[in-house]
Amino acid sequence: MEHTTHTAMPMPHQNLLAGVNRRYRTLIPLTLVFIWAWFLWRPLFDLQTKLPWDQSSKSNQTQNDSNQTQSTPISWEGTKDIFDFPPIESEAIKSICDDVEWNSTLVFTCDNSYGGVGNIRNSVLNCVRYAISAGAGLVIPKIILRNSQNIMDLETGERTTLDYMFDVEHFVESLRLSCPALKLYSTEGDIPNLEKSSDPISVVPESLVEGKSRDGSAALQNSDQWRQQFYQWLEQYATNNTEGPIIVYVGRLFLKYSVYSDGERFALEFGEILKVRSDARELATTTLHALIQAYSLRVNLTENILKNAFLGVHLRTEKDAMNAWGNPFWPFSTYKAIVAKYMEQIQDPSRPKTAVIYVASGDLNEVGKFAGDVKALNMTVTTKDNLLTGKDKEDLEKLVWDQQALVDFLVMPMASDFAGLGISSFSWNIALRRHFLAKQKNFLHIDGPRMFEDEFSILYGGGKDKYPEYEACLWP
Ligand SMILES: *[C@@H]1O[C@H](CO)[C@@H](O)[C@H](O)[C@H]1NC(C)=O
Ligand SMILES: *[C@@H]1O[C@H](CO)[C@@H](O)[C@H](O)[C@H]1NC(C)=O
Ligand SMILES: *[C@@H]1O[C@H](CO)[C@@H](O)[C@H](O)[C@H]1NC(C)=O
Ligand SMILES: *[C@@H]1O[C@H](CO)[C@@H](O)[C@H](O)[C@H]1NC(C)=O
Ligand SMILES: *[C@@H]1O[C@H](CO)[C@@H](O)[C@H](O)[C@H]1NC(C)=O
Ligand SMILES: *[C@@H]1O[C@H](CO)[C@@H](O)[C@H](O)[C@H]1NC(C)=O
Ligand SMILES: CC(=O)N[C@H]1CO[C@H](CO)[C@@H](O)[C@@H]1O
Repeated sequence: MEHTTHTAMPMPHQNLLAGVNRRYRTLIPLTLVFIWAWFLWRPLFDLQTKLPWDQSSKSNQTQNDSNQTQSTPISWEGTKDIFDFPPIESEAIKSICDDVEWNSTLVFTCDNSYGGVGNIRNSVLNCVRYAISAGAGLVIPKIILRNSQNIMDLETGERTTLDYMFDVEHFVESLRLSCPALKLYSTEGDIPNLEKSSDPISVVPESLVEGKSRDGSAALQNSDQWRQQFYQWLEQYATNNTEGPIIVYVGRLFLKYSVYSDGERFALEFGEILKVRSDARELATTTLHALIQAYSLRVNLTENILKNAFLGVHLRTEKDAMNAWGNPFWPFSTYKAIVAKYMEQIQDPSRPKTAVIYVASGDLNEVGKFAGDVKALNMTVTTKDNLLTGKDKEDLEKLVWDQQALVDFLVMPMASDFAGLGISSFSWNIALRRHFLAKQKNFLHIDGPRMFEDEFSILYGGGKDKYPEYEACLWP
């Protein structure tokens, strides 16, 4: 599983699955629409392909300008960031926060999230959710850096600020609007009366719940119960020092909260307190624009999922994933096995037809290999790395590996069709987000090989390893 190279993979929960399915069937596709709201685009720039396997992007780019302008009637002039959206003011979050009894002496820190964007986003959101349950204040979460010299080394212990991936102002403002009683501190040093506090206490929230399952998710549906257990646990640290704040260091919380236990609307809106940082949003806008121009895609830009445009492929065969997933029990742990399924999907007449494949991958050698393999199917492959040019390309290259992935994280949900992996939180994030727009409400075949399937996405997985906690515990 991509969240760690050390922890065991989560166990199946067949019983949980039944409940989740029921909840999903009733899900109304609430609007994440404003995320997608199409505004104006930045002007067209030079397209220059750098990689030999992406040839069509230049040679055919100007081929049919007249039709292009018809198909994309919105002016490209104007905004350079279509992925921006205002801070959220969520009634669903407000109503949960209003019911909380807040405790001004308690402050949580959430500085143990690591991994890629799918992992970090989930862990940070869960930690904020637990702080709300406890009625605690919160220091703006930090992120553990991946080792830039060795992407397999996730847990360096070296921490950076939340803006490494997310828009901090948006986070603060959204919480101020939606959960005003939650006290936020920029740093631990800003906690009042810090000098009077006792030593910080560490907690792994899911460990406090009786009868927890191995991954904790099934046990953590009821946050009221967790709150009680948390305060009981806290009693052992009671001191005669009642003046200072009580600081609680919260452990990593990947897939450790059942997100629909607060209601569907809360689940849908809570994730929007995290918005990808602005430079990645701008690069994603440019990437998408370049993709549409380069392949003369005739898209209706007011649609959330672009028809007849591109197949999104998450080629999660980078070294870190192969290292973490080199599990002989897992049927899709090799490039060969994964790509065989992707090729099937490309040729499946029941899937949306596209002429170009946009690949999300942090390894261009793997992309090159894939481009060679799908050539036989007359498919062209492209990535952000060769769609972006000039200054934009330089800006992309200035970002570290996990930050570059943010661009794909934004572009991919718009794909006409999507192929990903049931073992990857990144893939699940994309598929679940798209699923709210799908007509096909049943999507799970937990035994695989199509672990998740609707008309917009397929995730391959199954066999001995099943991951129902992804759909139960990922904030969509
Ligand atoms: C460009 O378009 C022409 C006409 O549709 C086609 O024959 C040619 O193969 C295309 N070139 C590339 C590199 O895809
Ligand atoms: C261009 O658009 C016109 C009108 O929509 C259509 O009739 C024609 O077939 C299109 N040409 C191409 C090459 O797509
Ligand atoms: C906050 O929690 C601490 C620790 O459990 C407790 O001693 C204190 O009474 C609580 N304060 C309020 C206002 O509930
Ligand atoms: C708190 O104070 C009481 C009375 O002075 C003392 O007996 C007890 O040991 C103290 N407890 C702690 C945890 O310091
Ligand atoms: C584009 O999509 C929107 C929203 O689905 C729809 O209302 C509109 O009619 C579409 N426009 C065209 C030209 O197909
Ligand atoms: C690819 O395109 C060529 C030339 O148009 C065609 O002969 C061939 O059948 C196509 N192959 C597939 C798998 O579609
Ligand atoms: C180069 C090319 O394919 N041009 C075509 C653009 O579209 C018109 C009709 O819309 C065709 O006549 C051209 O051949």
